[in-house]
Amino acid sequence: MKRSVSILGSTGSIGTQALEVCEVHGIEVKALAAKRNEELLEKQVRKFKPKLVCLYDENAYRGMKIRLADLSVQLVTGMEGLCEAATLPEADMILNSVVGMIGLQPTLAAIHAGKDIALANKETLVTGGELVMKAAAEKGVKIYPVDSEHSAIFQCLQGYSGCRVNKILLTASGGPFFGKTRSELEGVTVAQTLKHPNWSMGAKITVDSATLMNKGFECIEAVWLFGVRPEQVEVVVHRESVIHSMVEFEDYAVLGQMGVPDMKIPIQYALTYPERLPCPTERLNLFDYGTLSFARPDPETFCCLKAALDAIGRGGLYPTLVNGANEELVRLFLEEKIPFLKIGDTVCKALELDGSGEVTVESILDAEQRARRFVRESCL
Ligand code: MN3
Repeated sequence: MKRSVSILGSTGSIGTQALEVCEVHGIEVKALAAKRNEELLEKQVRKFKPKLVCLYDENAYRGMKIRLADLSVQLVTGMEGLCEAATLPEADMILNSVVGMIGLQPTLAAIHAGKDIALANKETLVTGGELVMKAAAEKGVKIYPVDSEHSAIFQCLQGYSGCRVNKILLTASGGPFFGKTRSELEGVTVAQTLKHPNWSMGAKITVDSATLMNKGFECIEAVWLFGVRPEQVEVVVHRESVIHSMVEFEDYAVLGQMGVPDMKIPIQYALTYPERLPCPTERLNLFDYGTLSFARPDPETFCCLKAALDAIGRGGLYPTLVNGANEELVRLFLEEKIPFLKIGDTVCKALELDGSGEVTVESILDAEQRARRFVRESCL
């Protein structure tokens, strides 16, 4: 089966691994989009020969024009360009792996263009879950989760469409600070935070893993993707990251999906669904692990998790407030302007902002800006 894909966020961790999968299985790449990594993007363009390339950042775009002057590829920029890449008629599906709020609009554009979506951009569902799932249902568009946990749940649900799910057991590695108390977290540095035990990922998501904000967002995503209530999602700390998540059905049978912690497996499943093909990764050897462990998370110390669960319970624009505040706080933390614990404390306070009202693209963008402003006013 010949497939073609447009990749948004092609120079990031997910994007580069997706291109590896495309190369192995001969999936054609029709569009590539990146924020500002001109050098890597140029290499990708020369190798995969897409029809359209988007460099989101306008300054980088100007430099890219010179780099690609000898090619006939179409070069675009900004949100308009990103949406053009998301809707390119030549591609069967898109992989949206951009980081942050800028991922929402291209997802919606792709849905309206009738494209199936391999979704790795968390903000799409965290902030716009209501809009996105409704639009996808109306258009008959399929959303394939790329995140390892949601891919695992999706895989466990194959063949069980008529069966009732009791709960989803969403596994969490616990990040580098699992088991630490609040006072032990007081002086942690950016370097310590960026040292994730199992997964190699971008800086933003690695910080989110350390605060458990990432797990909180994944709970919100699970609610939207699988149509469950927030209280049906249970976070299980599983340090080894071998079981990528589980589903408990009505008969109390629990199905889980296992594998080495390598994103290429879920990326490939999203791109080649429903086929299972050899993946360019290692095989799971359970004897290397010996034992697997499970523990409860500590939402009092890691209050980002509590804030996310609170936000999805309230619904509306509350998840957007949490997300917007967190994005700004992580930026400040990475610039070493605020301490680690300030992230969780301020995310919780952002829930005091007004998150009621109708969820539209405009109200989402407005709530995000309000949350960011709140953070700057309370931290700087
Ligand atoms: Mn994950």
